[in-house]
Amino acid sequence: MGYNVVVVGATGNVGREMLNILSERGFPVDKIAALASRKSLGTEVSFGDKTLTTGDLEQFDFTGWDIALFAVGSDATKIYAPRAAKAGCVVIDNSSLYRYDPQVPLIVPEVNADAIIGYSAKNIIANPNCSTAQMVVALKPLHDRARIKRVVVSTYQSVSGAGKDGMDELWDQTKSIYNPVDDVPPSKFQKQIAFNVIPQIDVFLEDGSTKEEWKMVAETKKIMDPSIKVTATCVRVPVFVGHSEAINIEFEDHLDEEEARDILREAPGIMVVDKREPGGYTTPIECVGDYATFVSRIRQDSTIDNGINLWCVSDNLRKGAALNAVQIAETLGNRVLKKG
Ligand code: 2RA
Repeated sequence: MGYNVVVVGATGNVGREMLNILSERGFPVDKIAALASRKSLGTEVSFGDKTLTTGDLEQFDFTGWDIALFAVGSDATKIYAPRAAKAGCVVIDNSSLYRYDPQVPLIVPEVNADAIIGYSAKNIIANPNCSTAQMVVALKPLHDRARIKRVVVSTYQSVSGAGKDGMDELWDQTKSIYNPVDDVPPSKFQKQIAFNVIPQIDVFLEDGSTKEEWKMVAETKKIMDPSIKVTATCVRVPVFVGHSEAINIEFEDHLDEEEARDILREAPGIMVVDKREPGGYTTPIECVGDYATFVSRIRQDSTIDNGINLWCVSDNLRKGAALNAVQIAETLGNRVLKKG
């Protein structure tokens, strides 16, 4: 016996990946529904070798459905997630709406799977922001060994994090550079993204940081440990898929780079590629379509007593969104619903 699963926002970048990953990983599905907003209604999407026609989110009755993976913005989530949850369908939500709600667990299964039990307060589980998800997968095993005091992270985030419109803007703008007749002014992004980098993701906050940077701080504390200090600079780069992060970690206890590398090699969800030779590290293009969080350039930071630097790359549509949501569904199935 399997689960009745709904994917909400099935025509978007993340919704499509959710369907791909449910099928790839053989998630035990009895019945599946793909839902979309009115404007995408009737669009066909793939689920393994099947084709699904998207149904209308506004009209959908969630009664009798076990799990709904939501990949729509906060406005639609606010209306439809409580409706699904009230009908007895557990919501796994990719928007930021519930991430900081103390009654909603924020889960990265490799890091805090035990917290999933808190789902019953609202029948909702939150999926973290992409830049946080990959970082905590790399930090957790090191924290368990040497206690992290402070993290300084700079991100290099791909345009797919801003959805299909972001990918289209990079593509069209890149072409327009060679054919200036078709000028493509910035629209999704604040400045030209082709052949450029932009140190702003999401809106500015009063302290001069951006909401994306704040998310990395708040979510790391909620998922891992409130005592960890995080300072982040989030940057959009002209890469289609795959977020990269340069992470500097300060520990309570000494941890040498060989031990850090060994710990990361054994850790769930991580692939260490660290050869200290030209090309002996992972770049975003190489992580596309993969499940792993890749860690490279592991080295001592000799400017502080207990410091390590590393480079972390992952497919933001997968570990940063759809894969993590499906892993949450698997954890929920194995530990709580136990139907599969
Ligand atoms: C971005 N963090 O990359 C967002 C997507 N969740 O823009």
